[in-house]
Amino acid sequence: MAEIIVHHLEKSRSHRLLWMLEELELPYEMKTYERDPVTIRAPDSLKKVHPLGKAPVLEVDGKSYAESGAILEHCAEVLGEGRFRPEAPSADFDRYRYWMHYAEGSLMSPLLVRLLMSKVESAPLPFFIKPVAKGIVKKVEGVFTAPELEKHAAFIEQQLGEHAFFAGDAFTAADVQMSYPIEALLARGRVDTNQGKTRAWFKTVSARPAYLRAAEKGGPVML
Ligand SMILES: N[C@@H](CCC(=O)N[C@@H](CS)C(=O)NCC(=O)O)C(=O)O
Repeated sequence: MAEIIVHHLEKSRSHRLLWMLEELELPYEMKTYERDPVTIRAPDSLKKVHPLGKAPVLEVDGKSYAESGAILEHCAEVLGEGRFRPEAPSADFDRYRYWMHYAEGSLMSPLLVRLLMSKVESAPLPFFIKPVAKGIVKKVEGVFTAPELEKHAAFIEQQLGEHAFFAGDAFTAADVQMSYPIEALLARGRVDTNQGKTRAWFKTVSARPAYLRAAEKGGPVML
């Protein structure tokens, strides 16, 4: 059996990897890293595992894998021998691959901008800079973040109206991959449109025993 180590950063995307391994019922060791309380960045020690020093990193028999989508695909294909991955070629597999990339490639960008802007807004700045900073935050929010998040939320809602899960009618690793941005979208998206199907999907997947076990071992998911 492969020796698996999860390099886990508290309150981060690495919950998804713990969850995937719990779904696959594979034994693993967990090395936990704490964020800097001021900068919320990962500690430098994570750079010893991967040059970018970001989480998650999966280590299998001494070989390191980074980037959540690639890691989850490796888990489903290789460690899981095809579990939680649709057969290819198929429409389900096309959707699976799309959402695997979309989560980090499209949806995370406006969510990250929203998070960073909220940090700018609450930063301790000299009083004469505050109005300038607030003005920039408002502008970015109005021209980019709010309309982007509104558009993505409506798209996801429409897609979940067509299928119960992201790749089709069965739960796959694409649902695990989509969980982090969706949890962030529901928590800080401030979207006006109906998100009923999205909320129902999240309620279903986050009630899975493997999700709960991962949260118990890794702690809270969101910052
Ligand atoms: N696209 C990468 C993003 C990795 C990433 O940015 N991870 C965050 C945790 S949610 C991190 O390590 N942040 C700490 C830092 O950058 O210092 C992935 O999905 O693996």
